[in-house]
Amino acid sequence: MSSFLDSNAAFHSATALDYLPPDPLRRMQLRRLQGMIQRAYDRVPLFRGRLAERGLEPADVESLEDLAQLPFTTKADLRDTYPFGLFASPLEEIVRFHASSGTTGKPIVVAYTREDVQDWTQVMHRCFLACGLHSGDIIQNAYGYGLFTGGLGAHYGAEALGASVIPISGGNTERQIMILKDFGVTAICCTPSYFIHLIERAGELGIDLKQLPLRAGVFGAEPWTEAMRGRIEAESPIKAYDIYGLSEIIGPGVAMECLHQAGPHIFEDMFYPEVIDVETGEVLPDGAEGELVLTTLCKRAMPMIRYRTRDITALNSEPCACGRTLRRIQRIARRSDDMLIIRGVNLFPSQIEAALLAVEGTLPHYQIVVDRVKGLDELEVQVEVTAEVFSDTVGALEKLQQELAQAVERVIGIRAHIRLVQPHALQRSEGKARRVLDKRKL
Ligand code: DLL
Repeated sequence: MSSFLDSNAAFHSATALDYLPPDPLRRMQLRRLQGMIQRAYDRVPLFRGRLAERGLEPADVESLEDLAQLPFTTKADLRDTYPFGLFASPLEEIVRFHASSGTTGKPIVVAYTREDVQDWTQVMHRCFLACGLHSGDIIQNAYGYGLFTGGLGAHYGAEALGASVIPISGGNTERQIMILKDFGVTAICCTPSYFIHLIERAGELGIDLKQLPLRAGVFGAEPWTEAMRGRIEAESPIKAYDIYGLSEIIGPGVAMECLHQAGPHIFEDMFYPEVIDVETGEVLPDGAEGELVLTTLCKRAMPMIRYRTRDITALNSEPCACGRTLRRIQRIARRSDDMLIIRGVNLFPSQIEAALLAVEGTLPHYQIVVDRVKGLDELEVQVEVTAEVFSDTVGALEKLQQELAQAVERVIGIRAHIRLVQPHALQRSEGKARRVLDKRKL
C-alpha cells in the first residue's frame, strides 16, 4: 500500500507542470522566455546581430506575443556557424554533444550543459509517465545510441522513471525479438516502421508477440499514420504512442501522447510553440495548419529562438480527456523542406547529390526512390552515367556502382542501392527537378 502511495506521489510531483492552469503557465513562459532571450543576446553574436539589425533589444519582449517580432533561426544558421558558433555556454560547461544531418556534408551539432541534460531527462521522464509507464516496467530501448539523440535521450528518461532499461540500440532484429521474449519486456522505444518490421520478422520466426507482456510502444523520429498505429495495435499487444522531438531543440521529448492517444502534448513550460505560414512567416491561430516554430525556454548551452522546424502541424488547444493543460500538436505527416527520414536517419537529397558528383563518370541527373519493404525503408539511387562509361565492361560498371554506394554511405551513413542508367534515361522536369520518388505508404 505504501509503495502505491509513494509512486502516486512521485507521479504527481513529476507531472505537476503538465497540469498548470493557463495563467501561471503563461507567466512562467514569459519569465523564462525573457531570460532566454537575454542569454542569447549576451552570448550568441549571431542572435545579437539579428536583433540589432531590427533595432530590437531583449527588453522589447514584454509579452509572449512580442516574440513574433524576433527573427527566425534556421538549419542554415546551424550550418553556417558549425560547429560551436551558436553555443551560449563555454566549452568547459558542455557535458554532451549530439549531431544530426545538415543539408550538406557537415552535420548539425548540438550541445548540452549538465542542467540541460537534467531538463531533458525530466521531459523524457514525463513522456514515459504520460503513457502510463512506471518503475517496474522493463523498457527495451531500440533507438540508436550515439550521435543520434534518440538512444541516450530515452535512456536517461527511462532510468529516471526507475524502469529497468535494456540499452539494445537499433538493428539486429532477431536479437531484439529474443530479448523482448526472454526478458519479459513491457515497453519498447523505436521508430514505428522498425516495430512493424519486428512484427513481421517475429511472424516469420513463428513467435506470437501477442503472448508477450509488452503493453506500450514509444514511437517517433519519423512520420507515421493512424493506419500504422492500427496495424501495430492489431498485430501486437501494445498501445502505440507518438513521441516527437528534434535535435536542435533537445532531442526526443518535445511532445508526447498521453493514454488517450489524441496527439502529442507539447511540454510548453520548456518549449514555446508557434505555428506560422510557411510563405509569409506570419503567426497563425491555434487550429490552423502551418510550420511549427519552437523556442527553448530553459536551454543553456544552445538556446534556440524561433527555430523553424520545417514540420507541418497545427496546435490544438481543445481540452484533452487526460486533464493536461498542455496544448497538443496534430500528428506530423510532412515537412516544408525536402528532408527525408529513412530508417530513422535524416537526409537531404543535396547530400546524396554531393556524394555522387564527387565520383567521376556520373552526370548531374539522378533520382532517389524510397520504398518500404517488410516494414524496412529501402533507398535506391538511379544515376545517369556518361555514354563512355555506360558502354564500358560489366566489371567497370560494377566497380563504379560500388564506388558510388560507398560515397553515398560515407555521407549519409546508410547503404543505398545504386542503379546506373544511360544518359537521358531519367525524366527531365521543366521546373524544379523532382529528385525524390517516395513510394512508402505512410
Ligand atoms: O528524431 C528525435 C527523436 C528521437 C524524436 C526519438 C522521437 C523519438 P532528429 O534526428 O533531429 O531528432 O529528427 C527530427 O524527425 O523535425 C521531424 O521531421 C521528425 N520527427 C521526429 N519525431 C516525429 C514524430 C529526432 N513523432 C525530425 N512524427 C523532426 C513525425 C517526427 N516526425
